[in-house]
Amino acid sequence: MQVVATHRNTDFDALASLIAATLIFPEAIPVIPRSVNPNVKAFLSIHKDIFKVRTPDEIDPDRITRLIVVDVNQWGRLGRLSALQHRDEVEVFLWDHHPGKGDIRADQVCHEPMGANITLLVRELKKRRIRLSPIQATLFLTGLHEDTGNLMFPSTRPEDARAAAYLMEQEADLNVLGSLLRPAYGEKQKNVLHEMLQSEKRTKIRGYTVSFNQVDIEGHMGSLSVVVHMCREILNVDAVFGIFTGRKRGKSIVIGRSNAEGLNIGDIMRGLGGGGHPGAGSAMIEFANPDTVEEMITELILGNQQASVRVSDLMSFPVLTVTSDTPMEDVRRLLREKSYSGVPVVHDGRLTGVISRRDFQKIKKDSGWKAPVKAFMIPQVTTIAPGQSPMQAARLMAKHDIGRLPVVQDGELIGIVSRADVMCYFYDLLPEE
Ligand SMILES: [Mn+2]
Repeated sequence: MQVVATHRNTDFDALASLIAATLIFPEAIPVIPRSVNPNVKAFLSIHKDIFKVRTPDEIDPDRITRLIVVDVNQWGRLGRLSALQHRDEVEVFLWDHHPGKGDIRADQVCHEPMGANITLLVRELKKRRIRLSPIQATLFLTGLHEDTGNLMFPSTRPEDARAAAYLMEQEADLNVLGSLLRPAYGEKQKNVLHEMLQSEKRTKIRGYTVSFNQVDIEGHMGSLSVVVHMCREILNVDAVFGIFTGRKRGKSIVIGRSNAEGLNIGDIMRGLGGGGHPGAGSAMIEFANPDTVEEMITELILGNQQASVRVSDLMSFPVLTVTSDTPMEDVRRLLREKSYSGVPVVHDGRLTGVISRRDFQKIKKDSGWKAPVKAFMIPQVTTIAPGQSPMQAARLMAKHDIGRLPVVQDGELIGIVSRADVMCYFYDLLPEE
């Protein structure tokens, strides 16, 4: 007997992958864990006759000869079928898109980092010219959009977009998709969101604005990740960590969402024994009080510091400067010679402003070129410290509409970072020579 299996708390990407695997391996029986996400549960109850999935207790595990695992690479997340890990005679096939190595050793592996796992299977279906029904295409596209945040999560690959296009050609229904992905968001979830917003503690860690939100949850509570996602959007901070404690069970669930490139939630959650993607993840922690959990997360964020790029890595130095008495014609010549678009202005060794080509437009008469730079410079006091992040530099530039930031340490001008430096970093470009 061949069986396809996937992770607990099954989402649409996992269900889509499960069904897609049965098209590639027609003999295989799709088995879903007992716990599935609420919107997947609702979907399955309507589509019972079309997608005939079984639960682990409907099959005899002793008869399984081949196990096809999709959308997960850890035995621990498989639920009851994880017992098969000790049966050497069972052949294991793995289709997974999660970054990092898990503990499932498979005989056949398709493991590539993609935005969604279904992308890997769609690529195979397309290669084998297996036609899809519109309902199958709709389910697959739903999984794809769920895991890639409508192709907008940074983990999305070009292959995901190709798979999405192919599924649309196979007549995936976008109206149905929209209604399937509408979050299961009821009265209970509204109350939790309200409590999260009220209990919010906001701090700056490594320059990121991070919000911790502790909430006690009584009994079962679905769709917490949806609530955390909304909470981050409302607060508009770099990251939100919802710490949910159930008083009776002595367990905390931590759910994180991040919108900042340098704040990898998956890494942080792995540090807590959980997992996830750069933008989203969760972990279950036993017998820790929520304040300790906050400290652990803070330590994990700080621990990543070495890896992150700072302004001092991007800045240019030594810095060419002019004194505030320098005539404008000299400034013009200097900028032309060096092909710079601007320079900082100093007076008595102190930074007093910045002059750029843009300011030349203020000169209406020829005599203006004889005037000192201080008459035309922007008396800019906005500077940045070398330890700040490129994102913080970009924010300052946008806020003050300036193209360059002097980098100042202990009152001393040590470098300058330009809009072009920051752009090169964000787009991973090589600086122009
Ligand atoms: Mn997935």
